[in-house]
Amino acid sequence: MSNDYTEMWSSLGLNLQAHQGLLGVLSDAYQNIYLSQQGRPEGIKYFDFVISEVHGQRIVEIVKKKMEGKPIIGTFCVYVPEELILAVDGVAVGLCAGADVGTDEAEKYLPRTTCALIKAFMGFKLAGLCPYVESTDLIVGETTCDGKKKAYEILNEVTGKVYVMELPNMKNDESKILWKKEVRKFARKLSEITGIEITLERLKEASSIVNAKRKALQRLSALRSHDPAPISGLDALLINQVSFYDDPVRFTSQVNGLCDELEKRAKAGTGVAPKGTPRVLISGSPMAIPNWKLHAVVEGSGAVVVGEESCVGERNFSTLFDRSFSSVDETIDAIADRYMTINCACFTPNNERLGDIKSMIEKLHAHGLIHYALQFCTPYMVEAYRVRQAINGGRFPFLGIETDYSMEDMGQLKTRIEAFVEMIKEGPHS
Ligand code: BJ8
Repeated sequence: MSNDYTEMWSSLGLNLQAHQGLLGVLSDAYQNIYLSQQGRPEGIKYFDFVISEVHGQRIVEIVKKKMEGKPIIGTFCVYVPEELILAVDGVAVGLCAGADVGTDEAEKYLPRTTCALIKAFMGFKLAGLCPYVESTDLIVGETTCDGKKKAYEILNEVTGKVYVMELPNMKNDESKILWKKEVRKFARKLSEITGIEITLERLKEASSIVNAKRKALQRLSALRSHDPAPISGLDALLINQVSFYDDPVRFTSQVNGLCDELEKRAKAGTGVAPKGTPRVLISGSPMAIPNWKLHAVVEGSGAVVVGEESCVGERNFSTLFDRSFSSVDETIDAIADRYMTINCACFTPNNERLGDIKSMIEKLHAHGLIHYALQFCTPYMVEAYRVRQAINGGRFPFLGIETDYSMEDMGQLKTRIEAFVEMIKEGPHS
């Protein structure tokens, strides 16, 4: 960190000693996993900086916005419409949920057999380690998986700031009506806490900011189709993780600048790994920052990750919202429709996700698919079977991984992934 932020962290109520320890671990991990990579593009330096200041500079900005009366809205899911938050001059932040912290505290409230992501968001809050959650005015939950929706009840007891959106589990006409009502209700809630009326003009401006961000991420995703890959999967994952924290306008301009550089690299045939390196698509549970475990193992095993069919990845940006409407209600309904195009395993049936995976395999020229499920994440663990069947009747190289945030299974993971990469190398593409 470039400055001493102790006073700010203390005023946010963080556990200073434990927080210092966490930053130390994070910085070491970043050094080992990220800064040791070879052939990174110049434009990635901005993202290195963002990470180095993830609990520093960015929190200063957020606290300043809060003092100006702008609402800070914490989220855990890509179904929460960012357009509406920006339309009331709010700041949307994805809350800390990607590391094994505060587990003992979390397990006082949650069963041990809860997915790591849920334990982490409870752990970060209970152990006083997340300046984002402490800065929020509202934490928006959603009725997606059972673990999350039950944990939100407890998180609300602890913080008193949780608002839950009811997300249906099916995508039929009745469910879509319910979801539209929920999105309108959320818009009213935001207006209520800010005193700002959501107008057509505000919605247009907010949508164009979010849309530009999604377009930049789409551009980055498309560039990963080149062989050699112009950027590592680790770096692309990082950018997707940062998209949930950073100022959206600045972020978009930085991603576009990086993409200009990557286009030049692609033209010149410059990559992070030699042409012909095995290309892996990862699909499944989201990888919240700083969960870099699987990418690090895959890329350390001689493959390159070319895409993430994940909420920290393609599911977050694959659909744009770029149509204009003549009334606020119509626009909000269309925003609700846009979010219904996200294909999360919490839905049944969820056949569209299978189509998304097949099309990503094709577009990104992937040679193998690793299905990633956090342990105890039933929706993705169960859906892995259908994913495997869908891709070429089970003949496309597939590896199913169930893991958590701990390092205990690293040896076993490495062995399985190295064998998988070897199998790809011997496959028809080589
Ligand atoms: S739209 S994937 S961000 S719910 S918490 S489902 S890991 S058991 S996060 Fe998600 Fe929204 Fe769906 Fe995406 Fe599993 Fe854990 Fe549940 Fe999780």
